[in-house]
Amino acid sequence: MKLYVSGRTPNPRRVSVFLAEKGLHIERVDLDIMKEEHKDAGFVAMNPWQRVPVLVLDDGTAICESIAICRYVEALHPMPPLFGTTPTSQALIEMWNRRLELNLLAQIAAIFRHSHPAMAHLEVPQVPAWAQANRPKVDESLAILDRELANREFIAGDTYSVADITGLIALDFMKPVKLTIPDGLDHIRRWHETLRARPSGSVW
Ligand SMILES: N[C@@H](CCC(=O)N[C@@H](CS)C(=O)NCC(=O)O)C(=O)O
Repeated sequence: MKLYVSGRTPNPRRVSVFLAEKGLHIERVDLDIMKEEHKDAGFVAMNPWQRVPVLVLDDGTAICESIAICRYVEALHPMPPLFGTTPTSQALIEMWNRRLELNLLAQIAAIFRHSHPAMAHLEVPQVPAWAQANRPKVDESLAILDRELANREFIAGDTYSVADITGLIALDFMKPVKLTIPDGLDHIRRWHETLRARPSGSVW
């Protein structure tokens, strides 16, 4: 089994943090996306969308999408459970993971991809106005999340889950994008510090 990643990029990191929480190690193949190593024919055959991470199983099956990879790992190694254990916890974790992906991580990524000169060869066309349009959306999501986190330790309840991993990666991704958590959002700040303080919190 081999995990295709690329340096310090956010989506492969979701899998790395997940594996760290499980205490697992998978052999890694590190591609340099800046040199477009993920655009060679062999990799494109595994993922026509040309994105990392990809987990390649021993029989050649390629599992793309970070959450699909995490689900596969969870099925093989259920402990500790990071996708929930009851119908309600499973649904809430799925809900929060999707909300964090669609309403926070995607917006931060859009700002980065559509404004950073180094991304121009990967994000075609690069639309700076789309980067600008996403800035207020990040603040809106952070304000909502801050209110939610007022009453619980983790985003989907009282236990750590894959949704927290998506949150950690999104919040850490704000730094290279030069975004900061607005003043007054103390619950988000506390949550971020809690996630970073875990042994998995500094893993790449
Ligand atoms: N939804 C995908 C997103 C994967 C993704 O966007 N990966 C980035 C690195 S964080 C990538 O491979 N970028 C290469 C490119 O933009 O060409 C997942 O969760 O795995």
